Amino acid sequence: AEKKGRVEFRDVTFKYPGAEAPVLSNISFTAEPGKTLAIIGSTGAGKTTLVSLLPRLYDVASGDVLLDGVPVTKMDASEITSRVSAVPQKPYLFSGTIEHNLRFGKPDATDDELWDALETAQAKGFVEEKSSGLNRRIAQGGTNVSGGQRQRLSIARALVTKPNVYLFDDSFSALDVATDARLRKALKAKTRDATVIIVAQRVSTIADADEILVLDNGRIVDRGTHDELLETSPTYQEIVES
Ligand code: DCP
Ligand code: MG
Repeated sequence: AEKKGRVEFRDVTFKYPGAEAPVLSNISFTAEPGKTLAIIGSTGAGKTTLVSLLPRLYDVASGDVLLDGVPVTKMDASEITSRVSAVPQKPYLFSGTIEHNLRFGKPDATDDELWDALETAQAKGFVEEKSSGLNRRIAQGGTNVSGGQRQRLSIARALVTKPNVYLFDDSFSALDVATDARLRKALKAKTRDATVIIVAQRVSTIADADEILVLDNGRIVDRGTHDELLETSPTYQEIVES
């Protein structure tokens, strides 16, 4: 069967409600199942806004966002949430156990599925280190765990749902470079059939992506692989050197 999860943005323009100027202009790209698309750009460039359009946190002003050829505006919310898992820039953990937090998107997941997701997200050791294990309490907002642990639990939660599309918005920034690399390697093995879209700050996080979009002031100013962009994109070179 054909792999599912093809994401296409067609000439998308977006304005926040009440704002004058668009935050995104003429955004066009395709992200394919089995591939990783990365988005990089300075703070305020519009990366979070861009990835929020697929799960319809906002709707576009003009253009189309399509999932397997169907505009997301024509899809049921429940279909989108079962097929697209977004790990937000600020992960939200709620008051409850680790298990409750992990089952959020898939209440009927088995314990094996939870542990498998934790292992991929490099969070298994952290959950095992207390005898309460999956029953360990998480405080509202995840304030009793570190930023890196919040990110990893949030990534594990997304893995549990086994979606067609993963959106990682700056999800690796609180991890040290070695953990970041291990996690992405494990992730790659587990998400082989899915479409992976990664927003990143660090070039090392996305250097092996199949395609990188360089976003600046709401526009895609350059695109290509890491090696291509090193040759062709002054904006990318600036990010590499920063
Ligand atoms: N913006 C807005 N209203 C919101 C969110 C953002 O007006 N509710 C504006 C602020 C920025 C622009 O939109 O000028 C783009 O914001 P993003 O959060 O999309 O930018 P990034 O994700 O690229 O920035 P960062 O790297 O800091 O996460
Ligand atoms: Mg952002």
